[in-house]
Amino acid sequence: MSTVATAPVRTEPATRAYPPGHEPVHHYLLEPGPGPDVRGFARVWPTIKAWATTVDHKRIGVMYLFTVSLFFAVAGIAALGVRAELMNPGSDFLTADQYNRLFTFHGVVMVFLFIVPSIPASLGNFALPIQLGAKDVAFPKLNLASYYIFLAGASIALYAIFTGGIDTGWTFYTPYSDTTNTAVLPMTLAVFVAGFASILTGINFIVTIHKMRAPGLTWNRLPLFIWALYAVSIVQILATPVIGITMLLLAMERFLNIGIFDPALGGDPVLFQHFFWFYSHPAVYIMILPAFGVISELMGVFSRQKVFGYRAIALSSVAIAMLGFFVWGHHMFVSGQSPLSSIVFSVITFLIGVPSGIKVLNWVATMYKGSVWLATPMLYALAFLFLFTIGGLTGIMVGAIGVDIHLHDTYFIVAHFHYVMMGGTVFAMIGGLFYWWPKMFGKMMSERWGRISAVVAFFGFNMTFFTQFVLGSQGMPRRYFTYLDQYHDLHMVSTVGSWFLGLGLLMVLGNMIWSLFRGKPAPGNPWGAATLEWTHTTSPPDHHNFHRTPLVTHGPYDYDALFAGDGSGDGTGGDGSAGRVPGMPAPVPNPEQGGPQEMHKSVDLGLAQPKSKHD
Ligand code: HEM
Ligand SMILES: [Cu+2]
Repeated sequence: MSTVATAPVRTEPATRAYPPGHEPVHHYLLEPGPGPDVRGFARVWPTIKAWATTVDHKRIGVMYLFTVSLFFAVAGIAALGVRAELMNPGSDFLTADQYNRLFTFHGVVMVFLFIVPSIPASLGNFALPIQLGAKDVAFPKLNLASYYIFLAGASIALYAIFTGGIDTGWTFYTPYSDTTNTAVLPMTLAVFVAGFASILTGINFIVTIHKMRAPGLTWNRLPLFIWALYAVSIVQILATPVIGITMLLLAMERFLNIGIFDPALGGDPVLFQHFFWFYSHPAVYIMILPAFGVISELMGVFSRQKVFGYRAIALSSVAIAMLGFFVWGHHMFVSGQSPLSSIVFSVITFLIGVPSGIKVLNWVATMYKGSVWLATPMLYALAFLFLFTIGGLTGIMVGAIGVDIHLHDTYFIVAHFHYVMMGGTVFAMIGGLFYWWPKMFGKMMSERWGRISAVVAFFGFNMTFFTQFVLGSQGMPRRYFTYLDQYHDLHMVSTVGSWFLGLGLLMVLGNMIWSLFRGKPAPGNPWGAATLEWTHTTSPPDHHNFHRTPLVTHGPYDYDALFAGDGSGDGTGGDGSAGRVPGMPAPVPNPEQGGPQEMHKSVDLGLAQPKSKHD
């Protein structure tokens, strides 16, 4: 049996295996636009039209990616403004009123327009059907509708911002939100509308996962990213209506003067907090579960090892999704709720730490004795592991009533949720982006700059937010535009850290743009992964993803089964896509098993299957 050492024999350029006319330009990006001879505006417009009316899940995923990234950038710039104000005590940059509007803008946009849709709508939309061996989601038109509903909600939010913004914080707590004369009405409407996009995506994913799995893709063989998206879809469908209705009630109260939350009208302001957190705690799992899914993929692929405790990871996602509905009261320990309910919420909060802990344990176990390849996606995954663990553990801390009474509404909470939402979800999303980018655009990103960005962002992140744990435990309250001198030093460090963090993220953006124009053509399976989007499609995939419906004969991380090839090492992944990118380290050659490049030799490509009727 020859080994991977024979790989250099391959001399053809990496693009040879593409069918003529399908070299790795972004052919699905342009199709069905006009041919290359049409130039100028005439070429741009049909392309825009083709994009705007597409029902291809890959394009919709890319559009979502573009849109949520835009909101992330805008809200990120707002955050830099918030940090600038806090660099020194006293209002040298913003007035108190401007500050309130700015941090609310940051929070609302980050939560409702970025992080809730982020991974599922972009990476999920792109990868889910391909990982399932399907040609699209179950309801492609609904998918497009969800994108436009999201855009409509976002437009209303922008309208609210341009008509003065709002100053309530992203939580819209009553009774203040009943009385402030800022743009609460349009903003609540925006959240209401954007929620439908979330629900539609959830419905689409659940039906797709149930009905459109390729033959042989049993529940036990689903990639863990799919399991995570399945769990998150359940939460999206069950929880999102609650925030919609809450926003509607708030709007009705303001508009029609019906007393619901406003004590002046006979309402109960704490009721709002119950409604709000009945959505928003499950929503934090909407934000983190997809990230868990991405990390499970990355841990397996880049440790070249079967994911340890597959079933435990899969089921703990579902457990988290369920339990997540019963802990909302931990946000309300100081709201005057009964001590008994506080105790119950506290206990259930501790319980929910268990499935999260199981995941962390399993990821670490996956790396143990694996061949860890520190490529950019894995660096981001490791950053995630470190940061999420801190975020999760501090969550347990504030889940303890006595501790939380001290820390509630301080910078400790701000640090906690940034560790989970940014350190967790955003780092996972960037890791996933580096991972799926070659598949999306057929171009590699720069590995060197990717790694540098991961280090810079990780460093900047900790500088920005670890300081806030200390500030908070010393009593620095959140949502103030100024502070006592004693907090000055740490605030200064935090602000400077935010610049490093911003720099790291800018490098990611630069890398994306560079890659589109200058990136090396991506082979079908640059990482040597074992899931269908890598083994059975080109980069980028064809319009219908697969030429024939794949037949799945192994688990998603079954590298042993996959790489036991004859070792010819021609680097082909799946249906004719080409070899590894030159300059990329080989995905851990294993002399015994040939190496990841020859997976097509042994995997059952299902070519004996009847041709799909959609071809
Ligand atoms: C082990 C899991 C977790 C536990 C035990 C936990 C616990 C808590 C507790 C008790 C609070 C309330 C603190 C207070 O307001 O006084 C809190 C706040 C918060 N958590 Fe977590 N958490 C966990 C994971 C997460 C995750 C995964 C996210 C998001 C992805 C998240 C996002 C937030 C947010 C946004 C807040 C602050 C809300 C606000 O007041 O604006 N948490 N967490
Ligand atoms: Cu919570």
